[in-house]
Amino acid sequence: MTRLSNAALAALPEHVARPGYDRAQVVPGVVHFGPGAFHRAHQAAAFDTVLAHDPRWGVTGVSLNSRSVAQALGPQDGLYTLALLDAESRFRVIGAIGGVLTRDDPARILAALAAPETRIVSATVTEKGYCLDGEGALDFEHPAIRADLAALSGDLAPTAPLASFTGWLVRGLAARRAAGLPGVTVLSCDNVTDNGRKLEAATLALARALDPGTAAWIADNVTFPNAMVDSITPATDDALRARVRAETGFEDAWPIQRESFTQWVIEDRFSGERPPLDLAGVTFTTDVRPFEKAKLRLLNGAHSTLAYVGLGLGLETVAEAMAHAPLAAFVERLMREDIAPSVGATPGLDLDRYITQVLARFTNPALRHLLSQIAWDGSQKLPYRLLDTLRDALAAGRDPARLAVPVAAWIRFLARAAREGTTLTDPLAATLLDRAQDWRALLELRPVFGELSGEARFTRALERALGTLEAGGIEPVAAL
Ligand code: CS2
Repeated sequence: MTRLSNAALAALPEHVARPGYDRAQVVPGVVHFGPGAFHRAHQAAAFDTVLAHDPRWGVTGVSLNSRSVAQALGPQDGLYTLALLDAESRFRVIGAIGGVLTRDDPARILAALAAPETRIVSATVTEKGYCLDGEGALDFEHPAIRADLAALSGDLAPTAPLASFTGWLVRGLAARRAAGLPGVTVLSCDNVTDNGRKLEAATLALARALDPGTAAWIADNVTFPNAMVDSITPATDDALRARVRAETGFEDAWPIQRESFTQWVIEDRFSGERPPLDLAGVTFTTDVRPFEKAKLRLLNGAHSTLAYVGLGLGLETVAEAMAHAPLAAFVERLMREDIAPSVGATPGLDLDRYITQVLARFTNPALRHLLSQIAWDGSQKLPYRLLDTLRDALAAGRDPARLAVPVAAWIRFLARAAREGTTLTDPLAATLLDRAQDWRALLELRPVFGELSGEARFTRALERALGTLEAGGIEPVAAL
């Protein structure tokens, strides 16, 4: 079967949407770090819509940790198929990504960052890609940051590969300054509370450690809006590849699937020109925090709960977990009674309706969303998704019993992985596995739990939740 490529576009069946613009006219205006499934499902699709109106917002991808996206998309001229899977499914070939650079191309990464036409540097590098410490500040002890500090000390201009996104930002911004170019907007699209502000502080901290002049220039010329991004994107599997082959008639090495729902809310704080993303349904607002809080705590908090409790029950997918009546009831109660109060009233956001919508999205039978995918990187996700909510509940004097359940389920998940010798995907895997049989030792991990380890009401609730899960699974938990 012929591989998807520019030459294939004209031959796609009519029901498959394709770029509504001439790809030869596209100019890259965005450099995106982390062109994995989430970016290609979401932000790249939004820029694909924008390109039909303005060709100056093409995307150059940068993959620091792997060559696989570059290898898959290279022979396809950057094209890939996006499957929108719901009651009705739709297929769309996305043309926004012109090329993907890897750490083998440091000179080209620097050139892209320092190109006059680049106005946005965006990122989906996941929580761990920010190299933050337990307090949300740049972790100067992080191996990638130490390596980049050494690589950049003395001269910000050379082009040896760097290990961190933050390192690349500082180098790229220094190069823009040296070339007399304007600043850019740095747009974080990760599930990190206050993502833009944290990235701003981390970038300034690294720049200050290297060259105060560059730091001052960044502070004056670069903005880091907060943003909330939402669309459920299960990892690509062989079933999707086969379906895309059947629907499009072409071989696509790495198609992407997601639900049709999508939301992107961006703080209106652009340095220079703002892309007309509103044409793709993006909301610009003065304060993203309430949306971000609702999404991270309700959707992602519930996701992680379904994942760790569901895996403990031998379930495989989110839809299966939602079909497990006691687990679904527990998660709904957790969202409505324990998480929603911590989100608080938000003008323009009806939390009850939001919860109902999120739960309906979780039952989407067209998506095979593996709980094991959501269970990755628990040490990075839990603080934003559940532990902040727990802190707020304790501060407000609310009972932490139910909120302790997903934390207990995560601890049991770690203990199982340690016992069974299964691979744990988490940057702290070695430490977590080491302490997995001793929950009190796990609680001592400051970057994960912070001061919660010393909170007697939390530790009591956690001990009880561990005991309840141990004794009888979810039914007794659902009664909490
Ligand atoms: C999920 C998210 O994998 C996970 O941890 O909770 O990727 C989730 O699907 C997205 O944030 C939805 O926008």
